[in-house]
Amino acid sequence: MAKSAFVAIAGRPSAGKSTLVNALCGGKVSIVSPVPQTTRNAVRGIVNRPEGQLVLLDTPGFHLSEKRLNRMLKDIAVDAFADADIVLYLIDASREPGPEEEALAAALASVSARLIAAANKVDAKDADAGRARAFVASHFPEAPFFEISALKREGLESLLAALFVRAEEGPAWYPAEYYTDQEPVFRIAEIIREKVMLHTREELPHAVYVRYEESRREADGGLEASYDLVVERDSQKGILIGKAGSMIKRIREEAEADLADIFDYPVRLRLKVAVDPDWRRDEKRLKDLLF
Ligand SMILES: Nc1nc2c(ncn2[C@@H]2O[C@H](COP(=O)(O)OP(=O)(O)OP(=O)(O)O)[C@@H](O)[C@H]2O)c(=O)[nH]1
Ligand SMILES: [Mg+2]
Repeated sequence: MAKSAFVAIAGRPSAGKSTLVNALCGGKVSIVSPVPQTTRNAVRGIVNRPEGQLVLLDTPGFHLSEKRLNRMLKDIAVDAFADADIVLYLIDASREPGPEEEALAAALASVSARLIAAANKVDAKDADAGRARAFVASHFPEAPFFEISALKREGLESLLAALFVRAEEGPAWYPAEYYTDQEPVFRIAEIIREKVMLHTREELPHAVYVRYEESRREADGGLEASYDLVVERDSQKGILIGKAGSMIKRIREEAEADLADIFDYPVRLRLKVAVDPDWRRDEKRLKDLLF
């Protein structure tokens, strides 16, 4: 009988959760950038192996902040930990564990019996896997512990084997050829947002959301899809457009190139910049965007 389990990935912002989900699922499930708080939703990736199926839940980074957006992101993560069969706690070996890591460990205390831990980024110059191991051992002495590099795809097979050991017998929830369950409209918006995160600085990456407008099939089977890059203030529009439209063009071209790898039909994007004043303070808007 095959096994199956829901596995929530827990970790601070930038620990490498989305990189790991992509590496394990064998496709681009979740967007990645060096900017903390890149992931804003509980994004599902699917691992299909002869042993069975794991549904991985990528979560927003656990960040201590009283801002409304950050609080809501934290709630999404904590809900995912509570519901999962297994929690995979990812600790960044290249960073010192501080108060935020302590707060995350405290939030994970109630799921310690179903926790597996891994130190990520052991490839990094400043990595200290021993420090990460000691931190995990002090909070979760019973938890299996692995050292991995999600980026270099090292140590992943042993980690995956441990996840399947913990998984119980059960049915697959998705067809074996799926590596994610996301709708195309959302995936496209996320790929566009990734390019915004990669090419903007300071507050702007956090001040943008990507809004689907419309799409239509073209004669050659391609999809023409319109999205708005939504900022908080008029003054932010210019940066996203760039000199003579250079920034929005770059975002579009890089997103289209990624989308060519994901979909088996061409996706042509029409991007505009729009303003939704102070959207990050709008409870209703946040509820629509964060799930
Ligand atoms: N050196 C190294 N860098 C890594 C590794 N895994 C991820 N990174 C880098 O760390 C940064 C953050 O990676 P993400 O996968 O977006 O991290 P995340 O935990 O999903 O971040 P949030 O969504 O913001 O919570 C990116 O620049 C990655 O390339 C790793 O194993 N080694
Ligand atoms: Mg992420």
